Amino acid sequence: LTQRHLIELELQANDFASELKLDYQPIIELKSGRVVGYEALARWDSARFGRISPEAFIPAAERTAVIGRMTRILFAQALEALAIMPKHLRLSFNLSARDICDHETSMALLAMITRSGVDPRRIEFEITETALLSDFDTADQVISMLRAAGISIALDDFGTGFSSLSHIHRLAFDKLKIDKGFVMNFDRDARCMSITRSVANLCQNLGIASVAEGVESEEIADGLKAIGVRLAQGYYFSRPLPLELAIDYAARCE
Ligand code: G
Ligand code: G
Ligand code: MN
Ligand code: NA
Repeated sequence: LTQRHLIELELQANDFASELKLDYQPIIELKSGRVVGYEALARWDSARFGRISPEAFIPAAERTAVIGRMTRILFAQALEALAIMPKHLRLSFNLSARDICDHETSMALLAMITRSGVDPRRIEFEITETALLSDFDTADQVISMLRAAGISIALDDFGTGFSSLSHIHRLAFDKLKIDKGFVMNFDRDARCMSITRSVANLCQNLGIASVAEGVESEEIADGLKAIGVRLAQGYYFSRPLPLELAIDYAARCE
């Protein structure tokens, strides 16, 4: 059995709910240096296999159709975290392609928000363009419904995979996340710099926010600020942190 199969079996055989948690990576407004919120990133510490990367277990959860349940378990934790965080901080939560093409999951997430009493305007869902390819019309409907409820939608990993400007034209996004592949080579590679600048300009012209991911140095943070990128996250500012530490980090940036 390959590792891929072992993870699938583990997801189906054992109750992973108590082994899942979220870490929180601060998102910084470059102009002010303040934390505006976090991206929630899933972590699975399996009793059998130890720490498994979301890059392995999220696709496995999609293949075994446990993704809907996993998303709900994680989102419940995200809502609890939002209730504890200072009220001006927002939270970005990654949805998988399966989630965004599934009315049942999206309705369940909306119901959870209502029950929690958390202001939906503090919540952002990140989706990738791959999610749009399988069933664009359903994704469109789900995104419209979520936005109507006050939730914002970010297009994740922009510029990789199956990027298409028609996606930005046809769907209303509140934010584009510039993929770390461009950001990390920003100061060494003229083409990465040009692409990053173009995406920042595109966002300004569309009146939406840009976020650079994978910022690993002060030079890159300064360069991004200079070309008008609004928000940034990356190891230079902070790694993804457990909730208490993430809240402390934001307080120190005030
Ligand atoms: O945190 P890194 O920490 O290794 O995350 C790896 C990948 O897993 C990223 O592409 C991220 O979008 C995805 N990911 C992390 N957490 C979640 C989650 O809660 N749900 C989904 N669907 N994807 C996630
Ligand atoms: O959802 P998304 O695919 O954007 O997931 C973000 C991924 O990037 C996560 O795996 C997260 O742990 C990782 N990450 C966050 N900051 C940095 C960074 O500064 N450098 C690198 N290499 N990875 C980062
Ligand atoms: Mn993301
Ligand atoms: Na990304």
